[in-house]
Amino acid sequence: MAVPPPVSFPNRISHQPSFAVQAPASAHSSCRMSMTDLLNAEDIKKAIGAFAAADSFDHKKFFQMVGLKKKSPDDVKKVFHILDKDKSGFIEEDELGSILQGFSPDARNLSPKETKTLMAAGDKDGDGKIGVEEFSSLVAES
Ligand SMILES: [Ca+2]
Repeated sequence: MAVPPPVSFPNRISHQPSFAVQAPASAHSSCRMSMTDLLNAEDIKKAIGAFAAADSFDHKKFFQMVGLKKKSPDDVKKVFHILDKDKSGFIEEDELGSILQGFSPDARNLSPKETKTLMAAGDKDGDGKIGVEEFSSLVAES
């Protein structure tokens, strides 16, 4: 068997500015939840299937169909933290584009148009990303 090639990576990062990394709201998510711990797997499957066609995504109907609308505010926040894959405390545009995969790994990406529409609906303060309160409002409005 061949010896695996050495993995090279920069080991000098002294040029990087040092800054304190804040752990955004991770305090109350000590255990890592998965979407199917919060939502019914069958409901997710149906909701993903309902919007399989390109440019058919309707977040209001989707949030209703996956059962998110019926969840407690706390559970909605847990869903938000699953969708915030990089744990930045916000759902940025790239995370929004793959929001369906947050519910089901084999789901499609949203089109750029769908992503923009969803961002416009959710980003109340216009900072180009969706915070947990904005996400909660978006679900509550659906
Ligand atoms: Ca994020």
